[in-house]
Amino acid sequence: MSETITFFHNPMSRGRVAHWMLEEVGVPYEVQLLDFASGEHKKAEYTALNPMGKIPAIVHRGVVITETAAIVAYLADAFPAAGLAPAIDDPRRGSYLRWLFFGAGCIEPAIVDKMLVRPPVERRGALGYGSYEDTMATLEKALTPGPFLTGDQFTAADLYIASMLSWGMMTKTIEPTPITSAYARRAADRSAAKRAMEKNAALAAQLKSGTH
Ligand SMILES: N[C@@H](CCC(=O)N[C@@H](CS)C(=O)NCC(=O)O)C(=O)O
Repeated sequence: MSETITFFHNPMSRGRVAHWMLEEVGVPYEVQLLDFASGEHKKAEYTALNPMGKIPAIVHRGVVITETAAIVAYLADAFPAAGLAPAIDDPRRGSYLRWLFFGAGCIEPAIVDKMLVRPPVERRGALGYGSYEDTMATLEKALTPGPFLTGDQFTAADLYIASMLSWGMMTKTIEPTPITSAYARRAADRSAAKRAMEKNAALAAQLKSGTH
């Protein structure tokens, strides 16, 4: 079983979130680039690992982990020295899990639905995130006074949610507010985030030149 993490990635994907997290925990990982254009992510070799044919995925100690939020949570727990998740017996653990799941279960679909301009849903009560407006207002409340979701400690939940916000702002799906833009900036200012951005740009160039 390999201690080195294999990271299945495409630089223009949610893999960027996992990449940032890998840089945060600072353990060895090796990148396997998958080209969307030639459909490498839908080929048997990869769908044997992730039948969804979606990126990202990691393999660590012989176990496959897919779903960006799960990857982020897994890495935070597997490498506690990075200090990105309150320990199980830490009272902040509950808030941490709450916001991590809120990120994956509410913020992510609220932003994607808004970006894709999905038709209004009659039965809002059956929709997990209710409405985009309620979701973002709840997030703003959680970030007040901040600076992070569980207080002073930056956690994997912040990494995940700040990534979603930055992506939403970059695609102009989200109208930034003073709270959300300051939060996204605070997170993006971390050295691991900057390292991941730089490495990602190099990987994008590699993919473009067909040398992966
Ligand atoms: N639920 C997955 C979604 C992953 C996902 O949708 N990845 C996109 C890129 S951001 C993808 O692989 N798209 C390629 C495709 O579906 O063909 C997660 O959170 O990781």
